[in-house]
Amino acid sequence: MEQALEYMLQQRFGKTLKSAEKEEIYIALLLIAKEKMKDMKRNTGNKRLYYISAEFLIGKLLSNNLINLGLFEETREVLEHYDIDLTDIEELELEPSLGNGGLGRLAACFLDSIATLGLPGDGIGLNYHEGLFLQKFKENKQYEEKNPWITKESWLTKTECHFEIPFKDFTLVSSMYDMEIPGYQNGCNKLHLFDLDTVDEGIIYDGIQFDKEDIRRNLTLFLYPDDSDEKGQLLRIYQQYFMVSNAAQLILKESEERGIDLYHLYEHVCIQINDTHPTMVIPELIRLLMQRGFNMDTAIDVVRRTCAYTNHTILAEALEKWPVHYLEKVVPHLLPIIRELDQRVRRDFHDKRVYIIDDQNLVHMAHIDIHYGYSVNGVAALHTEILKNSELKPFYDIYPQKFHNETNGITFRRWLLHCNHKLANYIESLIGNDFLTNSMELEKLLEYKEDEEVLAKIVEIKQEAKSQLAAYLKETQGVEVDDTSVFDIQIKRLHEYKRQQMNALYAIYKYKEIKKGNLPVRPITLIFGAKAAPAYTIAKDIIHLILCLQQLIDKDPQVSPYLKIIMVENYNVTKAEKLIPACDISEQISLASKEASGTGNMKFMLNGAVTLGTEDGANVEIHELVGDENIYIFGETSEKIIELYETKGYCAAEIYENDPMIEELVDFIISKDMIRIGDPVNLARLYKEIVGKDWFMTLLDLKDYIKTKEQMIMDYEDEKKWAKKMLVNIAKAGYFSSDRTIAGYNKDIWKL
Ligand code: 26V
Repeated sequence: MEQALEYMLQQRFGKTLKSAEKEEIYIALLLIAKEKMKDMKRNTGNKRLYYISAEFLIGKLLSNNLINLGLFEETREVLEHYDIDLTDIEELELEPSLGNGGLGRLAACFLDSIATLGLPGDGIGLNYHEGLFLQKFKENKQYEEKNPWITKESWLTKTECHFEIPFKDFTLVSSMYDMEIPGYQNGCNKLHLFDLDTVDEGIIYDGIQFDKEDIRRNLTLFLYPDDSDEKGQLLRIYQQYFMVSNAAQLILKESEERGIDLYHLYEHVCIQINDTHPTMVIPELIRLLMQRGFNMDTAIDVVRRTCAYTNHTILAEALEKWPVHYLEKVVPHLLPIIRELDQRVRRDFHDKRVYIIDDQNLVHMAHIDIHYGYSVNGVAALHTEILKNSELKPFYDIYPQKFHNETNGITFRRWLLHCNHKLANYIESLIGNDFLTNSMELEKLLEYKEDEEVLAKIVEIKQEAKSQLAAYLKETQGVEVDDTSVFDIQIKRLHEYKRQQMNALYAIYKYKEIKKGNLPVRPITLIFGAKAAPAYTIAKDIIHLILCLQQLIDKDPQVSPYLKIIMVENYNVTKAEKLIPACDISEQISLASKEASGTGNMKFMLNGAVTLGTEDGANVEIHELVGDENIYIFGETSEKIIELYETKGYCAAEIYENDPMIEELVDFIISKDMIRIGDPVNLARLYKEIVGKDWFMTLLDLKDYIKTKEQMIMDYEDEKKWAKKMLVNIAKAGYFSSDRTIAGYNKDIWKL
């Protein structure tokens, strides 16, 4: 590596390792890694997977790629010799924010695991120039700014591949960019990101505003531009069709190049549809096959045997339904096909609930996937059961054989080896390094459950991570954090169902307790990280509440030595990598039944945090694996919650009015202290929402939550017992490797 670096620096910049700037070293490393990947073996096989997704939240790639290429340690040592820290070099890379949260990060973990398992499978998505917005806090509120990440030298390589994409009034010509996806000690796959050469950042003004109708210049500017109005929704349809038409054309082109008889496409190709955003690939493929001489019946049959769909949410508002007249404005050529698909459903099934086009002329995208794909999967055991027994029950009754569960997972290369190499190294010293490719090996750690030396070492590693995070927060946000306090962390997209507001109500509880003189034995640090969708008013109000509480407590000398709130600005993958190793208490407090899986819960567990959670999503499976002793569960069950929705049996006002403690906590939101700091409009709106509606039942679980969290904080004081919980969590995390998930998809669905 030293020679390669010297050579590259000389070639590109006429410099040596000694004289080069950090920026130049970064570029040299990037170019070396790109060259190595170009020469790598490409994963091949008779059947190829195409994973189509509107999001790939890949994070920074330098360390990840060096790790998977087996060059990381060597590079680190070479640089160390010149007094250069590889972490500082990677700081210079801009993070591509090509995802909102779990769904996009899952797609990135999957690419890593597919390549690592040696399976031939490429990702297909869009090359958003600005990704998701950059979050800024001003006057305790969120503001959005653009978030460019594409630099002259980057992991992207522009290809010669272009397709014509037909819209109603015009045709656009795409360009395809590729990123290499190296497997860990294995072959390489690709991520294909489609773009338009005419897209123009110059049209952005005033934060993230732009002309939503100027498709040629805006198409791939942003991920999920604000879809609160018609123009935004139409733009989303433009984006989706652009993505899937490119995908379908690429798949057919590659298949033809491989000499595949398209009548047998499904024997050689599998298309995984990640949520409903890529659903139009189904009618588009049917259209393209018919252009190639297929009759409708055969085209439908071939496509049905090729496509598989993953559902990632049961939230009604997140299930895509496009008005027919929107589709008519953007892709009129797909409508005859969609109508025919609907007609066939109506002919075969006399049940309105499974129609594709409903009475209000809305096209239910998930229904296309379920009828015209061969597989439907949920992302955690509980989630799949809810799909089968309630949300998608009418479909399960028709097609029981199509349904699968594939519990989510995370790549241990990024979420342990890269983000917490001290812990990874220590684990390796105890049980060897097989756990990096065979994650269940982690269970061997259980042998050390009573070993005081091992337990003490795990605590020591956690403490180092906490001190490092404290230093990072001081440097980046100027905040002082006591690294001997309990670190309680909730990081995820802001959504009412995830209930950050419940955690904020705990903060109010604790604030009041401290004011009364009931001091905690050890200071508590509550850390939040969350972006709210720009048009999601209540989510922004919750951010406002948290930021106001942060300020209130900071300014109160009576409380601040014991309680601290920190909301990290612009939470992203890079920040997650610093926060997760430092966590003591992992907050997974969604309303039971609403969080399809969660994947942060798995990352925390793997890094030795203990979960405080509801019986929701993958928490259920975590609970089963670690046992009651090693997790803190609270709140109503999913069965009860589903019943409460069905019977409209929940009334927040009733709880509020009959419980003085709850009343006191909620009232604090609009107290004089808070109004002095915050915006009365935002605070009052949130107060009203919680008392008047509370759609995600915060007040229902609040008391149990506070009680359980208090218990947890007390238990934390028994260091040895706590360390044992940490160890069991790490040891049992093996099940949540995305290698296991991908092996499951391959066995049940893809059969590559
Ligand atoms: C989308 C939208 C869009 C419109 C506004 C409201 C709303 C609310 C939620 C969503 C979620 C989209 C799907 C998604 O990201 N699901 C997440 O997928 C993860 C990977 O499977 C999973 O771990 C998370 O539990 C799930 O929320």
